Amino acid sequence: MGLKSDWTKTGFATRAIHGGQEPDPSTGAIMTPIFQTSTFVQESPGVFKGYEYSRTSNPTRVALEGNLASIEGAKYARAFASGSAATAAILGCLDPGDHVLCGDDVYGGSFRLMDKVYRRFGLEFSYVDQTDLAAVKAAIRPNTKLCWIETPTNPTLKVADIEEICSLCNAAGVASVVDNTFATPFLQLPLSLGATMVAHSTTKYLGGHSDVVGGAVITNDEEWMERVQFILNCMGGNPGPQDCFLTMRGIKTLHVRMDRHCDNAEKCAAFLESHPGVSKVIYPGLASHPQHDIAAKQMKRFGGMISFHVVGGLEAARRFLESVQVFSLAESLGGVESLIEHPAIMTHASVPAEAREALGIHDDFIRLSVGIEEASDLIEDLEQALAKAKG
Ligand code: P1T
Repeated sequence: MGLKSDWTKTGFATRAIHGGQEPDPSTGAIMTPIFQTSTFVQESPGVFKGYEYSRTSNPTRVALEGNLASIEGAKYARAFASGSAATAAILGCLDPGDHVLCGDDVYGGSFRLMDKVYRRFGLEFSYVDQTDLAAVKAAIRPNTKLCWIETPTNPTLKVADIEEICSLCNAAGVASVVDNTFATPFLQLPLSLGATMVAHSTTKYLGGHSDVVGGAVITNDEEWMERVQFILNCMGGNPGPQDCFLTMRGIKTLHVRMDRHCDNAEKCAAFLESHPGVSKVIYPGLASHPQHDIAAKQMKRFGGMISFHVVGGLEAARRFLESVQVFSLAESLGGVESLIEHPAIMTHASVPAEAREALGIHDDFIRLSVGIEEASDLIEDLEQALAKAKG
């Protein structure tokens, strides 16, 4: 196992609980204190104990960053105030004229950041179906600097082959980022498959309790980490210490929660697939999923997210969403409680209607974040809401 502070040789669960953290040397407190301070006293100008100002760094944040690096099997991590701040920091490392090859189905806010903000600063973007490797290869241009991969995608749960895409990128000298929010490092380790960086909305499964917003960038590449730290410090996307503490507390149970999310999602997906009120179910764990084999190759299990089409269009979808009792109608995902939402009206409203239609994000399309309640209660809830959806 090595040194007490060297958790690299331990299993995932041990790293989730201990990685990046040591008992507080002054008190023995087992939990990393919340260093609620903006600044740090210096002995003499420029002589300090490693911390000068909390935008630049903070001990609670450093513990979280060590933990995040540890669970993704990486050397470096930087924590952010949100997943969007992490995305913004990575894109902020690029120069005008650089091209980004992005998947055609990503979180609506990531698309909005690219299309409505960074495009104005001269970055070029193309949006490609990353389940089609020939299309990915053809989309690489001489000025392509970054490939943005979200897998499974939000909300249509397409699965991109990380190893194949990263191998194309690495051969072309293009850096790659995998947004690992939906899978989490418990199920999928993109850096081990050739990705340059991993991005997260830690708001979701890593935090796990719907009580904190956060993000992260994780990598083994020192140059990228320096660039990201520079942007973090310049643009101030840093998280507060209390939020870092909550995220770290959440990660300690990630492995236990994820297994239950997967158990419950598998049961809900099978139930929905057998129900006449549902026209199509999308879950990477179902044999009917078009990239099921790729998911089985690169993921340990298939996650807690399910999307489906309800019979009866918008009116049926509305009745269904208004009728659920255990599921809560809300944006976000990855918490212990089950959430349900309508991507076309809610999380992906910023994606142009034509693009949504092309992806199948129609008015009958519903996304579930399956929580860790009793599976039988979740299925009963879906069943009674589907009965109401019928009208
Ligand atoms: O919400 P924030 O912490 O800023 O994270 C943005 C983000 C990035 N990447 C993925 C894959 C995401 O799903 C998100 C946020 N998504 C939602 C809020 C949602 O309901 O889909």
